[in-house]
Amino acid sequence: MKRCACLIAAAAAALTCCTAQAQPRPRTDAIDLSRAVLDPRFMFSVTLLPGMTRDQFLQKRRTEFDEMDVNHDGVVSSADPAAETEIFNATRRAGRLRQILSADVDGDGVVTREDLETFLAGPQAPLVGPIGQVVGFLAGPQARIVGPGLLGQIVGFDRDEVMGFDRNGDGRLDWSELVAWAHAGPDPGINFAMAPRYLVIMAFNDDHDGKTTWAEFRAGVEKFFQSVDTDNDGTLSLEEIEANRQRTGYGPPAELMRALVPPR
Ligand SMILES: [Ca+2]
Ligand SMILES: [Ca+2]
Ligand SMILES: [Ca+2]
Ligand SMILES: [Ca+2]
Repeated sequence: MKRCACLIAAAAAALTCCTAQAQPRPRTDAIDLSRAVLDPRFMFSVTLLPGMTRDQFLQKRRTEFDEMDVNHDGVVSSADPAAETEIFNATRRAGRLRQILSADVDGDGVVTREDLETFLAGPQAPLVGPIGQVVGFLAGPQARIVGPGLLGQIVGFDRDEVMGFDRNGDGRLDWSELVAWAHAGPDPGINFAMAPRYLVIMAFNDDHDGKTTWAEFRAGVEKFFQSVDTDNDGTLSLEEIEANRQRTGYGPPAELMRALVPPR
């Protein structure tokens, strides 16, 4: 049943667009997913299941709220994407340091030009960078054909670029210089403050104090559940979920729910 639930949620999110186009709906002709993901009704509707109780629905939303409360201060605010950005960047820098420390072949905590030359000529070079990890062929015979020089660039070790961080020109990258190199990694440009789930939760900041409390979010969540649970028995039926889909355009289509959760 749990597996079915996951399947339905995933399939519903993927199929909402298709089915929305296949069947007439009162609101729109097609769902613009880039806008839909910012609509709380979309986020809530794709997880609806026949038999889901009010408590189960609330628990799902509580989990989403807690995941967004990255700094665990009990509210969702701009401090949370800021904290997420810091953690993400720290992880990225740690990955870069792990990479460059792989070239410290004599293990003295300093990367010299000789270290780099030795490392890039060795069999481990293709195994270092993220590309090398993802694309297995780099560790295979093709990698030998490419050669260590180009491999050095592929895995992010352009020796001249790396040694450009030797600020005092002693031919060695000490810890502060290695950290500077880690900081200089390419910015993937991820803006956590634009994450749809964060923006949806912030939309429930009714008193406009810059923070959404669980009480504020829960009030909106309960209002939505009540709008779907039209017979007010605390449990969602297939018919109620389908009626919600007809009203909002969002949620698992009835045929999908019937296929994955046969009526008992
Ligand atoms: Ca927080
Ligand atoms: Ca060294
Ligand atoms: Ca608030
Ligand atoms: Ca009901």
